[in-house]
Amino acid sequence: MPDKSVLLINPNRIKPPVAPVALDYLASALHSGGFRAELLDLCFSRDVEEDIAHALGGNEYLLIGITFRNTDDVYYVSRDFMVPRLKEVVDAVRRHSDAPIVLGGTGYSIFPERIAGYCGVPFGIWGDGEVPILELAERLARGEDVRGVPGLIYREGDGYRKNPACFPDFSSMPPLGRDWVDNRRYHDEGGMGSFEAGRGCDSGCVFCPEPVIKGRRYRLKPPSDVAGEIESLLSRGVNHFHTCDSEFNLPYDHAREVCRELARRKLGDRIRWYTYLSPLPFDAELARLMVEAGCAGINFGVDSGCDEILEGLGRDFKREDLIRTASICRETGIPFMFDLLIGGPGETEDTLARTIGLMKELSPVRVGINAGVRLYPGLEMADIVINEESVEGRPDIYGAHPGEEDFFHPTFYVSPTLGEGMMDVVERLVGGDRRFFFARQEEVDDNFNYNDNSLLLKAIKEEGYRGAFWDILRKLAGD
Ligand code: B12
Ligand code: SF4
Repeated sequence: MPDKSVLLINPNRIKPPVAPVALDYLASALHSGGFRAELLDLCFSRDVEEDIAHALGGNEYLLIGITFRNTDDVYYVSRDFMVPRLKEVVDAVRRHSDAPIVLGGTGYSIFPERIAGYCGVPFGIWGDGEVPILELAERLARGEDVRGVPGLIYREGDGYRKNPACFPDFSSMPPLGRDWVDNRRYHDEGGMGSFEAGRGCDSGCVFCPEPVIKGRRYRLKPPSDVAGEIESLLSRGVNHFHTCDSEFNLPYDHAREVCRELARRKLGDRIRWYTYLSPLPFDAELARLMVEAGCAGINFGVDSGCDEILEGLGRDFKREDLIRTASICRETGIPFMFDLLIGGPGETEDTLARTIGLMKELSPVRVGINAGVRLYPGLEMADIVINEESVEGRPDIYGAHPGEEDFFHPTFYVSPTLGEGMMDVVERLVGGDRRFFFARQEEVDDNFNYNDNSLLLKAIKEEGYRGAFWDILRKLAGD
């Protein structure tokens, strides 16, 4: 049935590999609508052009969907821009097929018109993909006008038009299975599988694109569905996981309900999972429930240890909350790491010294240092730092391309009082403390960047390590 076949492609070749869970969900949605979904996963491909030619040769697809996860590695020292690699895949697909191409994904949703234009594709979908891709396929199959498809980016005149994104409740979504992606291989070569408890974030962090990508309204997956997905993966040998939520504890009650359901099904004894949490809301009860549900480690996005910096970043917690959070984790015995975002508005040598000093005192098992704030168009952070000034030649903005005002290429803000000296200051303050993930350009492979991290890859694939990358790196260091 060629007119009802949709090919879904994963072009993400970063190692350690991270499973494209989105394609499991999109394929489920298409399947539920009577379409034949096929997957071409280029992650492990030895010859991308040949695999594309092979998949497309002799097949006529109604539509080809390509997922695009990361625009870049959001890492100040490497600034690996990935859109050109997406375009290479789009171009290769075009050499072998005339089927319309639709792009989607987290990275795609940040710059939807820009990436569609760069790659020259007719369609994109920003935000959730399940409902829109099914509607797009249905309308194409019936030969109907597609312009009303929610979340659709489509050509009009010299540019693109963008429909409002689609952020539906799970109850109005097709059933979401996990049967298309080779999740077992991702687990064995990438150290973990993934599950999602909900979508959305309504926090006001001025730098973060997640409320744009996932919507501000919380959409909660019924706990029994979360457990069901985990059980289906577990039956295929996937027993280590990472959550795919923006922050698992937002909202707090849902996190508790999900943990209770996992514990009720005795999954806590059979799986180990890791998660991103906001430092608030967090208490001893949630920590205990998480441990009972199999949680083996938490990565808290704490950003800073100084109240004035936290306030400037739009965070709703304070230094005191970090102290309390660390003590709850220690009492519960749950390994935790703190992720910092340094160099933002108002950051000085003094605020850095206070933040790093607090980290040493609170002693999470690891502290991640993200230096410089990745700028994105339309987010409050851009308004704060740009203030109608041109980006060009600005000493506090790094990586901007000449004439480019939308931060398409990896562009970072660093507070002008620190400037290029930021890395020297951090290096001195960290003082070789191995609890900190901090690297200069030259050690880019051996650090906290999960973009082609050979140390991790070897540990997972050859030595059998499993779990969150930060926890594997900690274990490799003998801690
Ligand atoms: C969990 C997570 C991780 C975990 C993954 C663990 C695991 N086993 O899955 C870890 C810690 C390993 C990780 C690593 C990295 N991550 Co990460 N990660 C996330 C997070 C929180 C969830 C991703 C996810 O799986 N979502 C769930 C799925 C279902 O949603 P989805 O992919 O968006 O898909 C939906 C839609 O986008 C759409 N869609 C997707 N594809 C397609 C395709 C088509 C055709 C259509 C129509 C629609 C469509 O439909 C889907 C269903 O609705 C996101 C932020 C977020 N909230 O999404 C960041 C995020 C994607 N990560 C990010 C980054 C930068 C990275 C790293 C590069 C960091 C680094 N330097 O090491 C690496 C890259 C790893 C890799 N191999 O790709 C950034 C990307 C930003 C950007 N500028 O592009 C994000 C957005 C975080 C952020 N706030 O900056 N990450
Ligand atoms: S940093 Fe976390 S809490 Fe803040 S907006 Fe992003 S996902 Fe939400």
